[in-house]
Amino acid sequence: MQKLKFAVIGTGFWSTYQIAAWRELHGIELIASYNRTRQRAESVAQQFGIPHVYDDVDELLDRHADELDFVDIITDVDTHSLFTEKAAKRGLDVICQKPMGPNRDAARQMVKTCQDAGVRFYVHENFRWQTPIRHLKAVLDAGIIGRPFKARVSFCSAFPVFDNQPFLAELDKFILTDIGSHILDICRFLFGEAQSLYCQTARVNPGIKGEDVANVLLKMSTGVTCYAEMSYASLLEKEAFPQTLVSVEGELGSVLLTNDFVIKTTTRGADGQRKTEQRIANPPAYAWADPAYAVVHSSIVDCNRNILNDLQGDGKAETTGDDNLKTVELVYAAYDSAAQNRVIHF
Ligand code: 89Y
Repeated sequence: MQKLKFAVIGTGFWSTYQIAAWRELHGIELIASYNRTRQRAESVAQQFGIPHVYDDVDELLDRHADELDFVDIITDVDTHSLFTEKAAKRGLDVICQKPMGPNRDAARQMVKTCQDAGVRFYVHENFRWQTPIRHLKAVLDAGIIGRPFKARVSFCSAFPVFDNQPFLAELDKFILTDIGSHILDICRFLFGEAQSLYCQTARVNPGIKGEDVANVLLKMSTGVTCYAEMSYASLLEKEAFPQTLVSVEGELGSVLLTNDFVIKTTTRGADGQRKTEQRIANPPAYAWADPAYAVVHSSIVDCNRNILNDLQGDGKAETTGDDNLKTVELVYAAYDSAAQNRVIHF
């Protein structure tokens, strides 16, 4: 099979992990990269042997659009719409980091732009690809705890997230777009679509613009009541960053994904006594992954693989633009709910 050629747009902090993750896969070739700061683009190109470097996206597309199959957009959210549009108009398939767009309308427009241009559009939503989340989903799908009726999906941390990603402190809308995009997507992945939600937010850290705490109560159409909590102001006994902790209660038992990838499943044995089985769902280890982000970085490989299979005509990607738009709608419904202090029905 011919290799699919792609360009990376944006070579900041996240791109080095994204590119390293692509290199775990076969059937692709990274031929060009763009960054607004040329020096940064050059240093990443040198690190990964990328042959062509640009600090002008139009120039990159003018020179290479004919040979490219897709672009991988890894810039800050503000430029996602612009670069998606430029690539789609050249007939290139688009992969874009989460959050999809800088606001709800922009995200809707991005999906439409790609549809109108007849190109495929994917959002690189990786949290649902984390090894422990996949294991938890397998427990639910196997029916071990019966029909779930209640869940908590939790991302609460005091990790100094602004050190590596200072632009996050400048966002008017912070935690629901940055982490809520992931957490609400996990809620959809585990329990299906939401019927309604209610949200409260707070800003605890006075040094940032947006909210750093959000508590969302979702009623899923499967009947599960799901409490999604996220915070970057939580100094807990054990720092869990960047793990998502989950507990699910079902008619036949419960399953808990707790710190350090421990999954505990509690059911009744044949004798009617309660029993708890424990396993550890460690993510695969990659030498290039930052240990502080290991579970997230390894999930990039699985997310990329799933998208690549779709691009190669071998299966359907989970995180298409269409699908991810449903997560985007939840994120902005949560903001509406918090602003108006009311339940939003879908
Ligand atoms: O930007 C965020 C993400 O996608 O995963 C963790 C993170 O880097 C900081 O919240």
